[in-house]
Amino acid sequence: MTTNLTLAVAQVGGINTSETKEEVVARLITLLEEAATSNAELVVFPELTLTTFFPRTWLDDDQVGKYFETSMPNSDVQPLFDRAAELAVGFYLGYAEQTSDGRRFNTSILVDRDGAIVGKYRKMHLPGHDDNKTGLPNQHLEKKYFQEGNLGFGVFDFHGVSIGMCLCNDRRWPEVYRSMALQGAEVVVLGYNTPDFVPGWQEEPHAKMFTHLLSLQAGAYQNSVFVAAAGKSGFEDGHHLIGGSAVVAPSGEILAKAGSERDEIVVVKVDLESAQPYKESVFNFAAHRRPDAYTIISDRKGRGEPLPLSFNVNE
Ligand code: CDV
Repeated sequence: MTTNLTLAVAQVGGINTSETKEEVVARLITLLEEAATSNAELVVFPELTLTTFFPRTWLDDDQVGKYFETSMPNSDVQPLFDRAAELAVGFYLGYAEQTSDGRRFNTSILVDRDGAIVGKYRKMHLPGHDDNKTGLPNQHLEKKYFQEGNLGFGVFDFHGVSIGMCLCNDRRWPEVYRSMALQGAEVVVLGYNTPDFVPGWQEEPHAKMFTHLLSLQAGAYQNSVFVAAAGKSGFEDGHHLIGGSAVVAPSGEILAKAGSERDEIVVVKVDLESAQPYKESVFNFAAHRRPDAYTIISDRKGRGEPLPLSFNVNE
């Protein structure tokens, strides 16, 4: 049984619209090579890693098409697959996917150390809006450009380690980590793009980083998993995305975090066995969970009225 995994999060500094996919992939390979020198076995890249965060802009269908990948790997991305296989480093990569029948998803894949795709995820929680909100610093049009994910919260075997994937906004929803932990996930990997400005999302500037880290830490602790999160960070065509790429332990503690908003590798060798005390005590799911009392979570989507009481409060 594998007990150690050397995990790297590859933070990618901003990508301007002028940058080609070839240039971006070259940057990713540099990060991958740096991670390999620290013996990384798995490198986590961000959400929509290959392009600028295009959902900030209202684009026509023919303008947005260039941001989508119609196959994976393809000739732009093949050099990353080749170099990773040469170095025996696996990776998680977020990208915009267009299927052969024209559906578009915000997707991630898990690639093993031999270069084979062993996992796929399509983002379930799509934030933002689909209408054209003009006159703002930027928009957040994920609901316009992507369909909701349809592959569930899968857990995949990565050389003996059970890995779950999600993408950006998913990390803020507790159901995501729990769905994967119930399937034995030991590590949850995710990429993100968190802009400073999101229409209708009022938060103090400092809270952007706080709520990001809080979500990773709560997800890790409450589910006895490691969480590795890589952001696309810094400025893209003048629009700012937070940094804070990090690896979090099942204790909820941050093991390592990026110190910049640029291309940066953070490597941590994690001991997967260190999750065991949590799984056997406070978060012994089989002993303590009460799924019979949680049915409202899957029955109801939005906030509503209190459920009718099935007992008399005075008795
Ligand atoms: N790409 C994302 O999903 N971003 C969201 C917000 C900021 C819109 C996030 O939760 O970080």
